[in-house]
Amino acid sequence: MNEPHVLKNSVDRSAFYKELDALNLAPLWEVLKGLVPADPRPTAAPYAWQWTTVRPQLLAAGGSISAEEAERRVLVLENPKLRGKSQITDTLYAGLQLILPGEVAPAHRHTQSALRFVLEGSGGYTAVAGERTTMHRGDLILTPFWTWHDHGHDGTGPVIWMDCLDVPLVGFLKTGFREEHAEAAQGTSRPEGYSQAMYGSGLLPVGQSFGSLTSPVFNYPYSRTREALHRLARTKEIDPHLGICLRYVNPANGDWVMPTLGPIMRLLPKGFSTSMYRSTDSAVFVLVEGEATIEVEGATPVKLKENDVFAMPGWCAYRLHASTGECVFFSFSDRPVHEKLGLFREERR
Ligand code: GTQ
Repeated sequence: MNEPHVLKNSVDRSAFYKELDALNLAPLWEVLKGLVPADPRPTAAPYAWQWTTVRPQLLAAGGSISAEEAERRVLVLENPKLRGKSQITDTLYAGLQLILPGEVAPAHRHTQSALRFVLEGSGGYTAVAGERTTMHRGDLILTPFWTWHDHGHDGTGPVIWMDCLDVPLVGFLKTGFREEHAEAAQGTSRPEGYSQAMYGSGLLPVGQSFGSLTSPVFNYPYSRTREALHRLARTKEIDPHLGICLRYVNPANGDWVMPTLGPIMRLLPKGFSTSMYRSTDSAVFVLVEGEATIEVEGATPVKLKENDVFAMPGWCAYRLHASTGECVFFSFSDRPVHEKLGLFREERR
C-alpha cells in the first residue's frame, strides 16, 4: 500500500502563488465557488427609466445631431451597475431612437439581431431586406442579423422607438461584423405589406422551405396583438405568474422570432397581481397601456406609467400589479438562448 500523502507547506502559500502568477498560472481552488456559483448572480440592478424624463432628452438630442451624422440617433439605456458598457442587463442592449421628419438613418447591416418596439409617432418606417414597413405605436419590427436596414420618416412630428439588440452576447462571442450600404436608403424590391400577406396571415406559400433561425414576418402590428390579448382577457384562464402572456412566433416553425431575442406581450386585468416569479433570462419591460407596479423581491415597488422602461436582471424574483385599469406590457429577453443551450430555469412561488 502507498503511504498517505502529507502536505509540505499548507500554511503560507503566498510565495507559491507568486511563482504561479509569474507563469500565468492560477490556483482554481481560490476562485472555484465564484466560477461555478450555487445560483446566478447578475451584475445588473433592477432599474426604471421614466418616459417623462427620457423623452425630453431624446428631443434635445434631435436638436444637437442629425440622424445622418449620428448614423443612429439613440440614447442608450445603461444599467446603473454597468455604466459605460452600453448594457441594460448583463446580456441585453436597449436604447431609444429618435427620427425626425425627412431624415434617413442610413442603411447598414450587422451580425447583431435587432427588434424595434415603437413608442411614439406615425409616418416613420424601417426598410428591411428590400421591403419597407410603416411604424405605428406598439408595433414590433424585426431586423434579423445580417439584413440591410435603414430607417426614415415621411410624416410629421417625432418618431421614437426602443431598439433591442443582442450586442453584449455577440460581443462576448467576438462575432461582430458590420457593413455600410452604398446607398443611404436601400432600394425596395417588394411592396409594403408583402411579407405580412405572404407569411403573416395564417398562410404560407406552398412548396417554399424556410431557414429556421428568423421569422419571415418582420412587422407584428399592435392592432393585431392587442386584439388577441383583449379577446383572450374575456375568455382565457389567467396564468397566476404571467398573466395573459403570449410570445411572438416564427410562423414557419413555431419557434421564437429570432435566435437570440425573445419578445413577449402580456395583459393583466384590472387589479390583477402576479405571484412571485423568476427565471434565468434577463428582460426589459415597457408598459404599453395602463398603470402598473413592479415589485422586485426585497426592494420598494416601482410605479410605471406608459412607455416607462424597466430592466429586470436574470433570476430576480418579481411580481407585476395592474394598479388602476387593465395594463399591457411588452418585454424582450434572452430566453431563446437559454432554451437552446438547456440553461433556462424558472421558479414559480
Ligand atoms: O438601428 O441599426 O440602437 O445598429 C444600435 C445599433 C440601433 C440600428 C441601435 C444599431 C441600431
